[in-house]
Amino acid sequence: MKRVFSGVQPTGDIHIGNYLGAMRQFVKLQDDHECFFCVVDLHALTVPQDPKVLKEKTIELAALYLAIGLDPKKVTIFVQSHVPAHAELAWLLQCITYFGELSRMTQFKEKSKGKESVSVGLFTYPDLMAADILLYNTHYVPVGEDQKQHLELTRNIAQRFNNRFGETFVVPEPMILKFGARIMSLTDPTKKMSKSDEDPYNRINLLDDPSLIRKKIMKAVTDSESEIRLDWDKKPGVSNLLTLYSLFTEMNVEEVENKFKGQGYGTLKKELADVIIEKLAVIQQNYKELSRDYVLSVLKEGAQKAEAVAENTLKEVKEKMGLILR
Ligand code: AQP
Repeated sequence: MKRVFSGVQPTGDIHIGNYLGAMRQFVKLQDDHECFFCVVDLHALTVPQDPKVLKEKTIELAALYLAIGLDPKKVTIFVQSHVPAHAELAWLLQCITYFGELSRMTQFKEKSKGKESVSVGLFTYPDLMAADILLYNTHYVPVGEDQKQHLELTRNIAQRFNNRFGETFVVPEPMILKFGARIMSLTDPTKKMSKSDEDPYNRINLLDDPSLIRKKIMKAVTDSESEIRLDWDKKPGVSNLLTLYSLFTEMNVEEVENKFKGQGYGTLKKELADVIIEKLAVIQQNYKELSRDYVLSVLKEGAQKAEAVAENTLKEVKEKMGLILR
């Protein structure tokens, strides 16, 4: 069975961009792949976090993994910091990554822009991500489009390691949706929907209540025309809403365009809000039914399973790089 690895950061509130771009694919892959899904708490530390909030968000995200339909009997769900091999391999990979390569990462450039002090961790983040993936000899990595460049670097690092030290890592393939890999902000549809945007109306969170979801959709930016059609250049706001409708209903975009032909933006928004509220209600109900103890027990078992695989890879890497084993 082919292996799958992906992670989500326990920062802020998980939104429908995270869900449609990445997490929903996790559920679809769990039946015919060997899957590892991680709450990447070490990545979260690359920017300042309130320690108490980070702990809560870590458990919340693990619970959301379960609430969206991941089955811990089929997949391994764990917290990154529970498996020390991630941080260890990240160091080893940093030693074969070039400063220039990391300097070219657009996410680093965006996240460090205008900041007075930026952590070294934010700079070396892609090496930790490469370690996450390579430890599990991952074949496929389901992620949103914003992670494409990091995945490309992971592939380069894996190939470099294999060339220098002998065949070790599987070179992973990104799994990026052709449609819906970049959900845009509701308030500025030229930017991606994001947890860290200061305006909470830019996103719809998986745990938002129905009245807030409706408010956010009704306030979403559109344009001064009235035609409902997909046109990312001229009508990014409407295109984003159409995309969301299409993804949540699993209708194709032409069908959605036909459905709303001749109708106003108000109708599209109202029906989209109905659909999102209905789909998220299932996740929210599942989430409510999960006890904290159960979530913690899933994470404990997950860490044990993940560690067994990760330690094996790490041992091989250390030996190949010339470190002696205990
Ligand atoms: N807008 C998006 N559309 C589609 N996919 C998205 N992802 C994120 N935003 C969108 C995908 O969600 C997964 C988890 O993301 P993450 O938590 O690792 O961090 P991120 O990419 O940095 O997500 P955010 O929400 O945008 O956080 P901030 O604001 O902190 O930058 C990834 O697979 C990601 O591609």
